[in-house]
Amino acid sequence: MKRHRIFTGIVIGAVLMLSAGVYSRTSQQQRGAQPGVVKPEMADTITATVYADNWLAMYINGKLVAVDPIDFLPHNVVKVDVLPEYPMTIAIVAKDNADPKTGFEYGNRVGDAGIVVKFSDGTVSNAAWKVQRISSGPPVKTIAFPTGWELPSFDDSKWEAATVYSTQRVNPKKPYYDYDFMGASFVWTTDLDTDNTILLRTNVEKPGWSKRWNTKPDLDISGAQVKS
Ligand SMILES: [Ca+2]
Ligand SMILES: [Ca+2]
Repeated sequence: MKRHRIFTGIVIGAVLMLSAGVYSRTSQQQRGAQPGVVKPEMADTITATVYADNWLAMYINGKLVAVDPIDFLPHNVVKVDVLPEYPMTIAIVAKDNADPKTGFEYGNRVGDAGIVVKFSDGTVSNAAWKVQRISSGPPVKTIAFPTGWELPSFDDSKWEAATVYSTQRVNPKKPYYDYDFMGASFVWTTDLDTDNTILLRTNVEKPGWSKRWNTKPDLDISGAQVKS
């Protein structure tokens, strides 16, 4: 009887140890990680949504993360998943659909532009963004892109503040209304009509509400030391 109890105890103990081992392996597999290393998952990403009249390319922390796949028309929304690293520098080149030789948009007419940006971490385009005109027209005047304009280290302190335009003024097409741009403003330079290629920048020190995520090896997340 006593021997039977000891045997039962050994069996129960072995089952518990096996279960713990299986559980531990499973949770590591679920994280897709080696022990002690936290890897980002989709839940750690944020969504960036942009509507541009007419085209854009977006850099985050100096890395190209989105290129509008449609050249100018029709007006479309670009939506991408982003793994944020804060502080986060967002740098965008935006182009109106203007003929590079004449500056006209349709035939011999001057067309207007506009861009609106919303990140699910709470970042929105507004008057706090910085802008720099690259090409305007007619008559067409173009300057070179400043070296390193898309990099976090670039000094944009001399750039002008973005000008906010009403939705009515930009008059976006249907795709704009199919997405959530609540709280975000249409922006451009001071001239929505004749500034045709512009650069925009903003820096996000920390997210509006989501947790800080950083894939660099020095950050401790949820008690787990991230190692390189
Ligand atoms: Ca224009
Ligand atoms: Ca346009």
